[in-house]
Amino acid sequence: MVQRSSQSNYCRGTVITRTMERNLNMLAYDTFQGIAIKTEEEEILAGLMAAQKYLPCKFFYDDAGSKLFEQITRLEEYYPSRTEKSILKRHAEELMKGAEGVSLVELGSGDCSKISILLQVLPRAILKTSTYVPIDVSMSAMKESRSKLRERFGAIEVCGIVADFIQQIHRVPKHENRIFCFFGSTIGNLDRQDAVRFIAKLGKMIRTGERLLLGLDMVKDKTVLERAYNDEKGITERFNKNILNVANKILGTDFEPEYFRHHAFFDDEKQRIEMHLVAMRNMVVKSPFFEEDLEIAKGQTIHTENSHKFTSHHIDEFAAVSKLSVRAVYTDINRWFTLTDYIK
Ligand code: AVJ
Repeated sequence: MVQRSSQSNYCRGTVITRTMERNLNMLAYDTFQGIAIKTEEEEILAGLMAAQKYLPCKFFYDDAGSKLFEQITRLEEYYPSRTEKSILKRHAEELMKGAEGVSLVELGSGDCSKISILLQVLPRAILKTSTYVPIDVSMSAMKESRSKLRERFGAIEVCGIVADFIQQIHRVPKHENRIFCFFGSTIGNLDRQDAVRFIAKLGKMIRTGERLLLGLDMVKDKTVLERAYNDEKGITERFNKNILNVANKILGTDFEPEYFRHHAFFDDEKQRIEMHLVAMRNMVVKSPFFEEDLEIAKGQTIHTENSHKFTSHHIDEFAAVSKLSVRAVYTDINRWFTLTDYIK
């Protein structure tokens, strides 16, 4: 029989979920380092109680959401994934030169298709000396990608971590000779100030000789940008609405996604795509975590994602705040996407 755990007593055979694990971390860090980590329930509650309602975009990625995102990456309109992959392919040899005994730490590893492009150019003898450390919020994506990688690159050691790397960057193992991979312009989900802070923090962790490969989606024609988040097949719309199913699971709310409309647009001033869910009628939402029912008026929105776009100014700014130097900036013919190779 599988034993159930109580807070003070973890038994063998108990599955420690992310929330439980985080609560343990929270105890440890609150006590010893004074770092506060919010629980998932608290994060969602805070977003729904705010004047402009929001849901943190990491909650897109439950099993269904991770699958929908993988579908997005294959859409004709969604150029970032395939553009970044083409850059990686073209420069894989160069990027992996001297990669013996390296630890590849990937923040937001998803389906691991990008790291595979880099691993592909490594000879077996080098793979044997290397470690791959994927960090992702999605347990299912992590499990699937681990078995895919084992099949294709059996020689490499895989050491995955299921975590929100923004809150839990301190969990990155202190291996020697690391290359931090932060692909997909995921850094664009953070506000400008938070992005700079996060890269500065990374910069402190990175030791002399270690590197950061950072993928950034660049500012470009607004119609190209808006098309990428308003695809014909409506996959992005389904991806956006799925976050309400995730809120329902975690917070026990009774959101009805079909009464919301997908809205994604580029804000020229803030240089970012914003995604919202617009209420199509007045509604009342219940949850055991609410003190009172939540009223949402027709036309009110829940802000679900920011996706900031970048310019060469940001590439330099990240170098300055992290005390890293730019070894190379790779891009595509349209200059739609960049991959910067930073080194300390
Ligand atoms: C994975 C965060 C980079 O912002 O383009 C895709 C997520 N949202 N379509 C992005 C996303 C809607 C994606 N990132």
